[in-house]
Amino acid sequence: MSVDDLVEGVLNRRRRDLARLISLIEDEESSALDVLSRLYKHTGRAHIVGVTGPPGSGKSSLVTRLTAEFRSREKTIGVVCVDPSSPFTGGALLGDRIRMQEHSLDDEVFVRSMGTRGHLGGLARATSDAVRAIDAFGKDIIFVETVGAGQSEVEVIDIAHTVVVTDVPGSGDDIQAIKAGIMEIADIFVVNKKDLPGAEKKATEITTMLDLDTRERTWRPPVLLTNSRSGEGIPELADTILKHHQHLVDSGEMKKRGLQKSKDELRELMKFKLTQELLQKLQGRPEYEKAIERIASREEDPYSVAERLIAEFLFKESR
Ligand SMILES: Nc1nc2c(ncn2[C@@H]2O[C@H](COP(=O)(O)OP(=O)(O)OP(=O)(O)O)[C@@H](O)[C@H]2O)c(=O)[nH]1
Ligand SMILES: [Mg+2]
Repeated sequence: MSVDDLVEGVLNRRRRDLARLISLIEDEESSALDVLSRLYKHTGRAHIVGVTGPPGSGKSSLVTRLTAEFRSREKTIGVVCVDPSSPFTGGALLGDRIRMQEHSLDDEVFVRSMGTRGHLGGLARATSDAVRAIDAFGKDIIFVETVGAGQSEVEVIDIAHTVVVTDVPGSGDDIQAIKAGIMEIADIFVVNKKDLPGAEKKATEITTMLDLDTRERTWRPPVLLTNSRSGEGIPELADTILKHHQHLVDSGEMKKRGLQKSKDELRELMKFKLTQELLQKLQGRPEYEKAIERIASREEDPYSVAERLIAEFLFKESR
């Protein structure tokens, strides 16, 4: 399929073409970049909502409920599930698929799981491109679900305008997990499984933690209680998500973040491109292999070699 056809397919909202494009992104096919570059001016419209939190806290159930809630408000929905911590693509993701199937007959909902294969450019990069493809396709709200545990999840969630952090009653370990960086990125806290004992207590704990945070801010993350089995608290959560979006727009934060993200992205892409180009030129060159040996045997240091190779092969050769 040609780049032209794929661009046209996505813009004409052909689901199969969107799925195809995301597969190309996952496989790191260079044609994906050609398509994305042509789609770029059609993006930036979707509200991207990250949902992160401990395993089993009900992220998928919440997203499924929120999808139904927003569909009833005439919003179209995209969902991307990412599981960077798990080397398996079976279990959890399969379960998510089955649960999301209640929406699969709805043409206005597009669901996609991101596997862990490939991703030289990083899972965050691939996810961001997949979300961008769905944005160009025209979905109003795009959920990105990822297990909250470490750095890579924080990177994945970085593309979200609104970050919902989920937690459940019980185990104090969750607070530990939240403290380890997740807390900082939360725009909305959700204590899910409010039907279980200790939900109110957990909400109070989070509120206390927020009270201790003295950073200056214009948005204090609300703490909401939900039951994603019964649907209790879901309309309020949907309202809060929209309210946060409005806050970003009204406060100018949206524009500011847009500029920062563009800057970061451009830098990342240039870094990637430059590295790729340089390594391509060096590949199989005896000077390159020799330099590596000389560094290993301490005849040369890596700092000077890096500088020399860059000067010789990237700048001199390309002139
Ligand atoms: N009692 C109760 N159970 C819930 C609630 N929400 C979700 N669950 C159950 O919790 C389990 C995990 O829910 P998921 O939605 O798969 O959680 P998740 O955070 O997406 O899980 P991973 O993607 O595997 O990290 C399922 O058995 C749900 O039925 C709730 O509000 N109350
Ligand atoms: Mg899940």
